[in-house]
Amino acid sequence: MAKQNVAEQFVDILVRAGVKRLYGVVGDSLNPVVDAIRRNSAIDWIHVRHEETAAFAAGAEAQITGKLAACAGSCGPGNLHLINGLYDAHRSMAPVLALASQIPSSEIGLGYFQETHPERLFQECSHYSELISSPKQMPRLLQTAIQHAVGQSGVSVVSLPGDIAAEPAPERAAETALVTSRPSVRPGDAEIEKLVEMIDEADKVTLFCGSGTAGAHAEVMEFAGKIKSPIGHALRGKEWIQYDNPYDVGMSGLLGYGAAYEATHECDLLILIGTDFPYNAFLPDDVKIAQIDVRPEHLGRRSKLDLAVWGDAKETLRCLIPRVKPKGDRKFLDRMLKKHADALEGVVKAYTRKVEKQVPIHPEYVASVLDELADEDAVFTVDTGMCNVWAARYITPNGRRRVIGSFSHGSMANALPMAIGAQFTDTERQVISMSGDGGFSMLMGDFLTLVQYDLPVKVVLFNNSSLGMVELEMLVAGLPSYGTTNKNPDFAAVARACGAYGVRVEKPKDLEGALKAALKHKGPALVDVVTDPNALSIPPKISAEMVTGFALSASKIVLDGGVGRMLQMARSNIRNVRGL
Ligand SMILES: Cc1cc2nc3c(=O)[nH]c(=O)nc-3n(C[C@H](O)[C@H](O)[C@H](O)COP(=O)(O)OP(=O)(O)OC[C@H]3O[C@@H](n4cnc5c(N)ncnc54)[C@H](O)[C@@H]3O)c2cc1C
Ligand SMILES: Cc1ncc(C[n+]2csc(CCOP(=O)(O)OP(=O)(O)O)c2C)c(N)n1
Repeated sequence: MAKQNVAEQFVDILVRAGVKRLYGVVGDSLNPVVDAIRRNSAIDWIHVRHEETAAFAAGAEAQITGKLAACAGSCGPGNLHLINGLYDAHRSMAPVLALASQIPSSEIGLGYFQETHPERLFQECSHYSELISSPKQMPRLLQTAIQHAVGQSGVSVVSLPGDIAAEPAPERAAETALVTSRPSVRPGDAEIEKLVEMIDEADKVTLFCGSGTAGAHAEVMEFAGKIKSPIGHALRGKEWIQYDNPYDVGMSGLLGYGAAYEATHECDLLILIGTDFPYNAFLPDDVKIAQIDVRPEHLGRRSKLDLAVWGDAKETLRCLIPRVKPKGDRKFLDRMLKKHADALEGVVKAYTRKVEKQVPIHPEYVASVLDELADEDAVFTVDTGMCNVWAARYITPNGRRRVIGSFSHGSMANALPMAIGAQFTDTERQVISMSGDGGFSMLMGDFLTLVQYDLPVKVVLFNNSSLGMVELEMLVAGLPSYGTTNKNPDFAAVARACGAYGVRVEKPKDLEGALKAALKHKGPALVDVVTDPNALSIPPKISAEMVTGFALSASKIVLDGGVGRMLQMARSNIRNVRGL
């Protein structure tokens, strides 16, 4: 066998780590690696139109599969474009390896053409970011990068100068085994004992769950059933915890609904499980709080804490379930379930607009029809902006659907690129991008990627011709809207010009048929729904700082809007509650 070059060895290691594809844009220093991929049948090069898309797509792929995904950018501007998507992946704890190719090694530090220092630039959005400065160093450095990304769930960046990539690879002394799965972390005995004691002593315990409860649905339900706890959740926890949940009291935060706020404030003991819910103003400061998290550095960073439990959600619950005393009294639970159902009922009553008849089309109507029509195992990707509201309120989780967005980084334009990554993991699965017109047009070039690879992503465009969420912020702050108007093309015509299926919908009566036809279409499709820019009314008591940045929220107030199928679920959960 001819001796390998560094690029070929690099690609071999990626294949061994299970990487199926690299998203990126080719160029200069990256060419040896791209050529090695061309000659390796176990891995594909996915040519996107913007490197930010590459990073978002890799992040989405990793979130869907739970496995390592990868992206690449050429030297200087090429890899700089990755940065926003990498921030998102890192904050979403998605294992992603980014290859930032670098200028010739002899020129580094001399202000050469396109020179940047990726190993410095990407430090803040990665667990590991290093430069490969010799062929001999490459295998161990790449493996270390992979172990960081997989082991710590996040981004690793390796910077590789093009000249080193093209050099002959040294023989490797030994193959190094790679980490492929995570261990489960069992908390210390002292923490378990203390938590059992706190639970046994408390009359009213509430669980507040986040995405760290993924895969622990059965344990959470058994635990809540034994200690008669209502369960609230954070947005990223919704897809894992809200379905088949007789203890559900809704979501907290400004987009929240139901009785999550009350349940977290009226208990004696609040247990935060696998959540990094950032809006600390929505968390209580006068009840006991215990937190379970696999990352010790996340313990106590959002609220005061009476007990910090470093452990896996599932493993910790398995330890707790047999140890805690069962509680017979379900008064608190039933009161919260009733409050939850009443709150949703109230929202629905207050929400009297006949959304299904309104012109321009009401976005909540679009989201509710989409929820009904979408497959049971559909993947929804959600643009930052008002689509967050529609997805949080209307997309019904069932344990098989996935809903991913830039929930923790909060970047616009994420939905289409994330849909690309999600669709590559399974071209048969229904993938729906819930896009805002601002977000879509920001990375619109990658609509062409759908066409190029015949990816059957369905883009549902909530086209309100404005940067709606910011308009809302301005309105609440008493500012006139400024810089928020989008002069848009007929996006359906654009889609057709690109070679995809495209349809524009302006009347509510045409919506269902158009969505059905698009979802049925075999290839990429876009439904440009002209929606009402003034769709969401704000309760009068809401104040500016509660909305701005979505970080300063200081009350239980929620945005006014419908709640989709959640009312039915809440009603069925109180059907068996007596004496209320
Ligand atoms: C415009 C906008 C508005 C938003 N409004 C809201 C809102 O109103 N309400 C809301 O809830 N969110 C809202 N969000 C999302 C919000 O910013 C956060 O992303 C979200 O609340 C975090 O959810 P989480 O705690 O489930 O997930 P994460 O922040 O991902 O936290 C998960 C935690 O679980 C831990 N973990 C991971 N695995 C395990 C394991 N196996 N065992 C134990 N722990 C584990 C992690 O270390 C982490 O600490 C909004 C986002 C946007 C963009
Ligand atoms: C990259 C980036 N730029 C700006 C913002 C600030 N921002 C948040 S939401 C939003 C408007 C989104 O508009 P659009 O995609 O049209 O969705 P809408 O809110 O109108 O539904 C803006 C500008 C951001 N979060 N990310």
